[in-house]
Amino acid sequence: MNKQQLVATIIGEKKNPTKQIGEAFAPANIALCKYWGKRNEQLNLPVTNSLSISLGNRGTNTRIEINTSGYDEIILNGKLVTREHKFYSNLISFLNLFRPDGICFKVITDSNIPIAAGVASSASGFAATIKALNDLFAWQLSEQKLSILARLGSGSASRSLWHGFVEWEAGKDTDGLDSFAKPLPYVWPELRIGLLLFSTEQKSISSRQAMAATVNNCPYYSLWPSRVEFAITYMKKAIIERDFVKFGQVLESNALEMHALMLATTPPIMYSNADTIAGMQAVWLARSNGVAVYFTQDAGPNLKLLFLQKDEEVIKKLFPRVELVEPWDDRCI
Ligand code: 2P0
Repeated sequence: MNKQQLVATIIGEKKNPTKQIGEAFAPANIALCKYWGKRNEQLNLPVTNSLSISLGNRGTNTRIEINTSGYDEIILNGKLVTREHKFYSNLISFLNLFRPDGICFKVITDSNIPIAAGVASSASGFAATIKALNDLFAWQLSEQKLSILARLGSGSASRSLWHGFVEWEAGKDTDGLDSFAKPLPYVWPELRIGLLLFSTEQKSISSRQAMAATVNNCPYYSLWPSRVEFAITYMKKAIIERDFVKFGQVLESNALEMHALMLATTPPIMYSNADTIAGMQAVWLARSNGVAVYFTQDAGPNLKLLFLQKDEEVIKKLFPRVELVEPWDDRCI
């Protein structure tokens, strides 16, 4: 099964839209137990499950209009994106999967998170796009089906259909129809996220390339699936028990293990810079002084801090540049 066949299985025959505009918002998400490695690169099928938390009102709003001018246009954060830009080709390739003959789009997309700095902007971007298409074409698909379609844009986008804690099930089928995310029925209103953004520059190696390199050229990758399985089980237990120390330990270890695999890959991959290392050391110092704060890191140098509401003021003092995110809002289940 290829992408186009999978899309046809889900949406059926491509039909022209009955309205002119579709619009939707999707939150960014941060993986607490990471997705790192694919069993099928074409369909973005992961080796393992992953578990994330969404970033409340931080994410992407996308409006898709039928463009009568005869060409596609993409406007990102108020600026026209040129055809040479990777953002343009990535989004157009995704839209082509759903485009009926002769239809052109104008896409107006606004993101309030840094693009391609390892803060999951592609996740909310593709999730918002598929929701906006669902609106435009009136497919009326379930969120589960939208999660499968969002995954074809970017794996982590499968988790951005919901607020709160989300688990993406790796699935086993070769067609990818059983690989989708689902919201977890747990809330933890006191949980807070702090973004420590050191760089909003494009990353030197895409997560897609880095993931493939790790799978193929890291001698320890075979250990990863069982480590993630253990981390997810342990984390769910910590969430249910509201045991923040257990929760923090597992999320930090999981991130460090992922980056350790990358360091042990030939040639090595390192997303950290000097600020990242200083940030990690500051977190460990804070912990040794009794502040319960833990970090995670994705495919970029930035850190995301996890802590509880009661420590908000002390975190602001210790990390003056931190951007606080309240993951919960009334859209959480
Ligand atoms: C995650 N990351 O679970 C992991 C952890 C980065 C580090 O998913 O190739 O953009 O499009 O499926 O989803 C980033 O990779 O990769 C990512 P593709 P994606 O959030």
